[in-house]
Amino acid sequence: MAAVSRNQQYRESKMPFRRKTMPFKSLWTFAFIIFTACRCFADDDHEMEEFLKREYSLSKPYQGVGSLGSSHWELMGDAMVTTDQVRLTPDKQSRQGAVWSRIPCHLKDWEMQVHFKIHGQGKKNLNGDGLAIWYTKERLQKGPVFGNMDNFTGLGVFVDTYPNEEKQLEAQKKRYTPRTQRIFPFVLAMVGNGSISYDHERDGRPTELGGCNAMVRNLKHDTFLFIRYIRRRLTVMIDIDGQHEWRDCLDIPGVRLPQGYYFGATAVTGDLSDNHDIISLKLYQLTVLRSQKEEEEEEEEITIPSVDNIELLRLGQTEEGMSGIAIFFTVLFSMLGCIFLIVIGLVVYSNWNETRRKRFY
Ligand SMILES: *[C@@H]1O[C@H](CO)[C@@H](O)[C@H](O)[C@H]1NC(C)=O
Ligand SMILES: *[C@@H]1O[C@H](CO)[C@@H](O)[C@H](O)[C@H]1NC(C)=O
Ligand SMILES: [Ca+2]
Repeated sequence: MAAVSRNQQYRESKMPFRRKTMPFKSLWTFAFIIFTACRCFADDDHEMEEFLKREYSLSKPYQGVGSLGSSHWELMGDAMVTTDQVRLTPDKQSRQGAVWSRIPCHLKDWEMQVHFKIHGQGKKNLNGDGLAIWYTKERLQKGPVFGNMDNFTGLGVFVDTYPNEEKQLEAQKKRYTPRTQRIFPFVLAMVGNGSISYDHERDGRPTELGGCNAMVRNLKHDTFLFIRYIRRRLTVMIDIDGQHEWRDCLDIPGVRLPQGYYFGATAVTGDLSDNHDIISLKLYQLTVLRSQKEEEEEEEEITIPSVDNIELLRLGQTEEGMSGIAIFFTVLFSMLGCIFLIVIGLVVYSNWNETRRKRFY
């Protein structure tokens, strides 16, 4: 049997699945809880069953991983299996490693739970470069995107531990506004269609679908990443505080991913390094009931990965960045305009006063 009920799994692993709830501190908390509750009901609306799929999962004792033919997973580059983890890279310079599933995944709705660990000798921001989780057409390729090829086809979720762009700006004595500045390590999702390049120097900013910061380095407790793809909705959550609570990272509808792609994990080090460890990859099949309408909407087969309204998504992000500046300049110029008019007014008035006085005396 390949399928094990997920609830059973959680009981086994002592890791209850629950969203973050907070004490009643304020009205906002209350609103938050109502909102969360609504979302849960929305989920219940479409009854769901979840099964662990062993053929797409990687867990201890990693039996046969890396050996020819006998395992569902293949190693590449500097990746190494030990009793406790699959180490994608050691804490040494210029390494890259990967582990790739051999079997294409034809599930429509799925959920990937990544148990990972990033740790090393380097001080904060003197470590790199991060790891990536993949669902792509290609597999076992080497390249510049966290050890995988550029112009990949499919989904990449990156845990980027080094702020390349921010460091570069810092050297030029520039910086983003607090609202657009990222704090690293940063988790980011990207969908590639075979001709979209990942901009490493800008930490993928031009092609990001969304992301969040995640202080995942050198922690004593376990750290998890959760990627859910259901009814073309991509959700990424993280559990990194040791509280067994998932925190939302990104949630995007209209993400079109073809079936039959491969799961993988890769990592890379450069001048700076870290141990990048995968402890487990657990892939759950989600059985989702769809309405007739949803069935029809999703009938046409997806052949090239894409994201609906990606331009709007990007536009929204840049506009958000611009609006602060726009408001600032509008206010500034309005004030300058007012001052200018007042000065003109005063000059004209004093001139007029002068001529009037001259006329009187
Ligand atoms: C991939 O996406 C880019 C940017 O969205 C687009 O210009 C290009 O036509 C797409 N390529 C394919 C093969 O769909
Ligand atoms: C990736 O795609 C871009 C634009 O389509 C192209 O300019 C670049 O050479 C490609 N890079 C690789 C490594 O194929
Ligand atoms: Ca980076």
